[in-house]
Amino acid sequence: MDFSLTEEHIMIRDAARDFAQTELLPGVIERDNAQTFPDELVRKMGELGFMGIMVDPKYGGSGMDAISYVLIMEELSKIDASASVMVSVNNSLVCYGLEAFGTEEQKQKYLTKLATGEQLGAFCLSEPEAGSDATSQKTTAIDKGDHYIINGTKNWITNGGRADTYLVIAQTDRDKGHRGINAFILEKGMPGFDIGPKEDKLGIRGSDTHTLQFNDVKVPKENRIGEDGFGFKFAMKTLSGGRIGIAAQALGIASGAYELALKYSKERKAFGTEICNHQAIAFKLADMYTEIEAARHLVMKAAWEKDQGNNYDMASAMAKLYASKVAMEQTVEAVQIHGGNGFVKEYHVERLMRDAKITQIYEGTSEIQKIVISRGVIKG
Ligand code: COS
Repeated sequence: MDFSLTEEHIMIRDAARDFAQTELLPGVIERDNAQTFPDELVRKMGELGFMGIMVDPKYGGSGMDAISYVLIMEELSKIDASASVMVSVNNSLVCYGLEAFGTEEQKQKYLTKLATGEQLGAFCLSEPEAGSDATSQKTTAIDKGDHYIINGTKNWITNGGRADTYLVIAQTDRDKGHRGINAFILEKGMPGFDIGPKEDKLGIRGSDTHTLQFNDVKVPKENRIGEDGFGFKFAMKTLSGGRIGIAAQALGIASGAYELALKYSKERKAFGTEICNHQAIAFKLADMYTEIEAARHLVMKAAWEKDQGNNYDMASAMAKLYASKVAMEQTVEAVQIHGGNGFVKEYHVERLMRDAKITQIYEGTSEIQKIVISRGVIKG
């Protein structure tokens, strides 16, 4: 068993770390306050190859492995989880979905622009009454021969306002249950496709989250992904990889908070010594480090399974379940170690604590991950 990273992995990790420190750190507090994220930074992430990390270079991607993806996600998330969620959605939901299941024409038309960061993608599954219960899609896609007519509402869509390409899951034949669901490629600006106001969120405030509405949107048949009725499985398979990305995001949020807490504890003095010399703080650091290392092993294992071509449904669910719990718990500890300073924005840990919460919710709540894991365990 080899736990070491290759030279290439170390180079990629360092490039992401450098970008996060020099480009993402300045202005991260202001972006969180203003709920913005400049196009310029998205463009730079595209230039570095972060928007199509695992995509084949023949479609404009970087041709890297899932381990590289996880390393990049961790480094970006240590500083700015709003940036990393854009990267995660674009890579593992949109680019992966198109590359694995799209036609050659769809790849040429959409993937080539998404993988370079020239365009941004969004993945639209959740609805007001179908987030976890993903088979209960109320959005309809009625087959009209050479096209579909889409009607419905999607909620909490990352990149919702700024994306160019949207993968939309909708119900074509309700009687067929999950086998009546399809996935479609929609473009911004299609008549009847409306973007609602931006959500005002607890965390990842720089990311762009919207409700989308479809009113008789006409989508050509060639924009359906896969065979008729493949949409639910498309969503499940795609989300399985997405969960590795969110697990890596959670790992980054936790390790970012830990690094800040460790540094602070070596500088801040109380009772005549640096607070890391008090066992109350030292033991917190020990617990944080151990928990984060455990999460890292699960996240890396899930990425490794994907790189080996093995089934990674359970591995990604376990990685996300555990890493998001660690992110939530350890960011709270990081705030505690910072004391009063932890409660003010300048010290960054309060933002990381707010950002951590979403990792237990999106791309399948922790409760959904337990369904996936328990079913896998029982099935054997
Ligand atoms: N890969 C391929 N196929 C899968 C799959 C996977 N990972 N998971 C399920 N399927 C298939 C099943 O095999 C089944 O197909 P068959 O009937 O042909 O065998 C079909 O999909 C339906 O699966 P199942 O019966 O397990 O569906 P459930 O309604 O019980 O739902 C969960 C399963 C809860 C796991 C699913 O709805 C889910 O993941 N929900 C959360 C979705 C989510 O992440 N939402 C967040 C929105 S994105 S931010």
